[in-house]
Amino acid sequence: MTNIEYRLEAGDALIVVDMQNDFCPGGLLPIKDGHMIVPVINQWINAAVAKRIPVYASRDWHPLEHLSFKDSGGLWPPHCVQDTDGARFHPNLKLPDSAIIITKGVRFDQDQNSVFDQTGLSVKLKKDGIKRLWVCGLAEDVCLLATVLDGCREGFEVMLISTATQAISPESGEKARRDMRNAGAQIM
Ligand code: VGL
Ligand code: ZN
Repeated sequence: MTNIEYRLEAGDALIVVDMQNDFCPGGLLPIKDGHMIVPVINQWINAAVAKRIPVYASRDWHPLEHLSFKDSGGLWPPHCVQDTDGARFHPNLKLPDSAIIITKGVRFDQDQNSVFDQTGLSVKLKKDGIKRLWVCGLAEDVCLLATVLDGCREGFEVMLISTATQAISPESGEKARRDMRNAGAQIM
């Protein structure tokens, strides 16, 4: 077994947050070195598959003129528009066929940063006996942060794979880690 496999146990799930082209260099909302975490995430995916740990991958999947875009009064440049190249998963991300895709950010009336926000994910995980979440992906200070906080709130043990995430800014990344730790998440 690899080191990672030793850490994974029955009752765990791997959650890969928004590992999409637009959040990587060359994309519309690029995070510095965002693509650098892909090989690390692939190692976790391989270990999860080997141990039959379920893999969930979320994608930000906005309609045109989504309210989170600046021109529509939101915070962000347009990004992850449905069915564009920027919205696709990073080409080097090796998701298994068994991966479960969670689509979010599709609502016209609000943004969904957390993968738990009105997706029903918490119900599904609990039904499947999942107790602990290993979370990685982008962006550490936005969607990953919201996901980790919701995971803690929902009563899961939450492990942040800190070598497999990247913040939009170092300062807010630091604050995000503080908030996640205070919420009870473990930063690995
Ligand atoms: C995200 C900004 C806007 C993310 C999504 O996935 O972290 N950030 N939409
Ligand atoms: Zn978004």
